[in-house]
Amino acid sequence: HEATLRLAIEGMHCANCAASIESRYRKTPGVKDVAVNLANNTGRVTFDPAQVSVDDMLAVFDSLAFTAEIIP
Ligand code: 9UX
Repeated sequence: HEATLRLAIEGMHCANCAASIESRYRKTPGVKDVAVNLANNTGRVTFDPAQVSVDDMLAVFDSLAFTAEIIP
């Protein structure tokens, strides 16, 4: 079972910004796939909702200098 979330991300300025977000997601148990697009300021995260919640997916940004909202 998996779910995909699309994110609108604010605050990215270079490729390392995008890479740091991807890295944080890859370290999060339950995350299956992540892609952050610097040019579009978007991200896509695929995760197992039995292991992590949508709130957990947003909490990844709590300790980063970026903000994110879910794209409905
Ligand atoms: Mo690039 Mo992002 O040097 O906060 S890592 S601007």
